[in-house]
Order: sequence, then C-alpha cells, then structure tokens
Amino acid sequence: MRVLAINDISCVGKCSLTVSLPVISACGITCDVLPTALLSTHTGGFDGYTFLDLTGEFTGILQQWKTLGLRFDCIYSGYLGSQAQIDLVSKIKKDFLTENGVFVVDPVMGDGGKLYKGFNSEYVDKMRALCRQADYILPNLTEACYLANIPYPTTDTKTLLNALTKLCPRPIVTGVIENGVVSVCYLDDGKEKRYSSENVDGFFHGAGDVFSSAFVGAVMKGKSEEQAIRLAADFTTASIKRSAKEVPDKRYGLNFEAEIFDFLKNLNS
Ligand code: PXL
Repeated sequence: MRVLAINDISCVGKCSLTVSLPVISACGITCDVLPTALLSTHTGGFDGYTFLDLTGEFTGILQQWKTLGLRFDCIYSGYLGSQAQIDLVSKIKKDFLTENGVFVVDPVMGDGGKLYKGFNSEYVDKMRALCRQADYILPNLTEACYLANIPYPTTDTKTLLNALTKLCPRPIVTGVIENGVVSVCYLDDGKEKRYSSENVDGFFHGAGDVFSSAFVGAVMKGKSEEQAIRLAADFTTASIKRSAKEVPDKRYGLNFEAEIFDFLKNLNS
C-alpha cells in the first residue's frame, strides 16, 4: 500500500508534507512524496519567506518512477505552487494511480474568506478542473465557496455541497462554524450530514493538513468515508485544543504530534 502525497515542503510552520508524512506513516502506510515547492516557512503570516518552485524537477522524477514501474494506491494532492503543476497532477493521476486507486484533492488555496498569497481566479478555475477528477475533495469553507462560486461565508451547506457535487461526487467541507460549533459537512446518500466539535476561537495554521492527512490515512486503512471523517476531525480538534494552550505563536502549526497516539488507538480499535 503506497500513498503519494503531492504537496510543498514548508521547512518551518508544520503544514503540507511535514504533516502528511508523519501522520500517514504513523497509520502504517508508505507515504511517498512529490514536493511541489520548497519554502523557508509557509506563507501564512510570515514575511520574507523563500519560495523555490520545484516543477522543473517533475519531468526527471516521473521519468525515473516510470522505469521503476511505480503505481500508487492513493494520490493525495495539496498545495500546488503554480497552474502548471495542476495540469501535471492530472497527468500523474493518469500515469501512476492504480486502477482502483483513490484520488484525494485538498484544493489548498485560501482561508478566512481570502485566497492565499500568489493565487488568483484563474488558479481557482484550474483547481475546479482538477477537482472534477477526484474521488474526494476536502476544501475548507473558503475554498468550497470559491470552487462553488458562492459568497463567503455561507451556512447554507446543503446548497454548497450540492454545487460541489457538480465537480466531485464526494465533497467534504471543513471549518463550518455555526452556533459555537465547528463542523465537517458531507453527503451521505445525497443527504447532508455534519460532524461537529466544540469550536476553539482563533486561527490554527496547518489544521486543514492535519485533517486531510488523517482522512487519507484512515481511508487507506479501510475505514468508511464517515468513519474517516470522524477520526480525522477528532484528531484535528484534539490537536487544536492542545495547541490553544501550548503553542504561543499559532503560525508554527499544531502540536499534532502529542495527539498521534490517541488517533492511532482510535484508528485501530
Ligand atoms: O496549510 C496550507 C498551506 C500549505 N502550504 C503553504 C501555505 C499554506 C497556508 O498558508 O502557505 C506554502
């Protein structure tokens, strides 16, 4: 069982690959990586970060993988540094995903109602095309609104989910805050369902990556979509609650490491 995580390496700030690798590996699954960019820190709240686009390395890496006959049971894409990379991810899916493999797209583009630095509406259009090929998409509320062309914020998640099904049959929207609870919204046999946890005020960097990585790990361990959502949401919430107390500067990401053991206990019980 191998998962290919396509995401950036932010050297500091615990997001993307520095979250996916430990979380997916801890699930007992091989996590191979295709780094999209190398940054000194992530772009959220840090000034002066460096950014090295790694698209130029893709051709050589993929050529060598072809000679090895590599195939992946799951391809999970996250932060893609450029529109060109979105096209390449489509091609990687065609060339390297096994016949019954799972393609998970976390359309990392924004949060808090805004796109991250370096993204624009053309990028959103391209990301929509990638979502059309996915088995699961895992947008946060901001990304979901951009993909569905619905003003942010909305609590009408039924309309939102229905709009997203035009792109992908199984959309899972994270970070929907209403009445003091934060929910993951998804569809079960066409009906909207929510899995809710107590909301902790504040902005927690990397929370989406913790959720998506745990979701991928749980699905690849054979859990149903709903079980995987619950496991990933519980892990993310526990990490957020701990970090609210223990991490003074939230730009440095979640203390998810301290919650991995409990996550694995739940995953394997
Ligand atoms: O966690 C999302 C993310 C991933 N990668 C980079 C980012 C961000 C969010 O800011 O900047 C480089």
